[in-house]
Amino acid sequence: MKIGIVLYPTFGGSGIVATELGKALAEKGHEIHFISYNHPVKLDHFLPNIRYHEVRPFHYPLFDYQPYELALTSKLVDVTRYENLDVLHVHYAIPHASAAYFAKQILKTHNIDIPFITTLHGTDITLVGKHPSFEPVITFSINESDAVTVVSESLKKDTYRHFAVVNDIEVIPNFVEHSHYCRTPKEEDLLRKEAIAPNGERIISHVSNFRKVKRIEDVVKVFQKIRAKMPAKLILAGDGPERYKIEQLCKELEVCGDVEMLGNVQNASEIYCISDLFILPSETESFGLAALEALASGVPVISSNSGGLPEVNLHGFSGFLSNVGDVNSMADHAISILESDEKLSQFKKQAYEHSLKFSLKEILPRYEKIYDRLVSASMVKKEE
Ligand code: GMT
Repeated sequence: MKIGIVLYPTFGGSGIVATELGKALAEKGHEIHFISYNHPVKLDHFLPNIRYHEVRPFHYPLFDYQPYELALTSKLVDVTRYENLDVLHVHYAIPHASAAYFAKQILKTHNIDIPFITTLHGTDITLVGKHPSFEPVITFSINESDAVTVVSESLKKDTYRHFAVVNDIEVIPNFVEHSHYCRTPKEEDLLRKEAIAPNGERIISHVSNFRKVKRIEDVVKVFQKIRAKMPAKLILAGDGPERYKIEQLCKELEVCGDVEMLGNVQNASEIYCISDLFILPSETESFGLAALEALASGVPVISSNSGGLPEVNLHGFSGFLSNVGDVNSMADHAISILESDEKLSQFKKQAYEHSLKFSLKEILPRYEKIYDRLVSASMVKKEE
């Protein structure tokens, strides 16, 4: 099958999920066409069955804002026609779903009827999408999608709650390819671990795009409480608007000496590989891909109980859940896991075990089933 995948090319979770999905589909023999404004960060060049098509908005001095959505729409029309695509799969509603709808209408004038799937990821619904400046377009394009998927039950409820959506929504959780994550550190991992924690301190980590919604200040506060009880180091990976504030907080709480701020990292699995505990205290999180990646590396997770996190992190088994902002409860749970080697290794085992529920081989066929259904339906329409 020839599949066009529209995505954000950045470190955001939706872009990573879309890239990994495309790569896995290509490995199964599908022809994948990634469409975005930049080469996706997690996509190598020269992979079999994979092409990348760049969207370049036209710069003109009259425009205060570049009309990206129109450039994307034109690119979708162009790629669909010239590559003979069978189906489009857009990740993140804004502005991908409405661009796909518009492209579909234009393609009809060329006697092409291409189905499109919209996968909603979270902030396109819970934060940005419901803003009045987007809401009517989002509602319309979700209802006009040939199939709609969301990454958690929680996001499905939020979508129906915030929008007048009448279309069916299927929950397909995010996934991990377990072979990309390490459970047993290799020589080079152990060297890295020794560099960060030379005296065998516990290693706690957090990976995100450093936006307010991630509540990274809670990570630092929880860490301060853990460190008061045992030797520990904190790795903060990622970059974004909160970074400066967090640097300040580390100083105020006098923990800077034990905190490593790495900025954006190409391969977060290297961090999970040497971590003993992962913290994700988000205000809202429709899924929490980073938490799943940590679990797949056998790292227990301390998280908030917001959004889809309870679907990813099993309380008392793969880690613990606390109310948003309850740093005392998060610290107590963290200490209870970290205080003995036996308890830690039990939780590490359980974390990995729980992550198997989200393995790529379980999830991939669910997307393929939707593609098959839509493409068969559009072939029937063509014959009529
Ligand atoms: O908010 C982010 O971290 C980025 C955003 C994205 O679309 O890239 O993440 C959302 O999609 C991820 C992949 O499905 C989910 O794992 C995240 O939970 C979700 N973020 C939020 O809901 C805040």
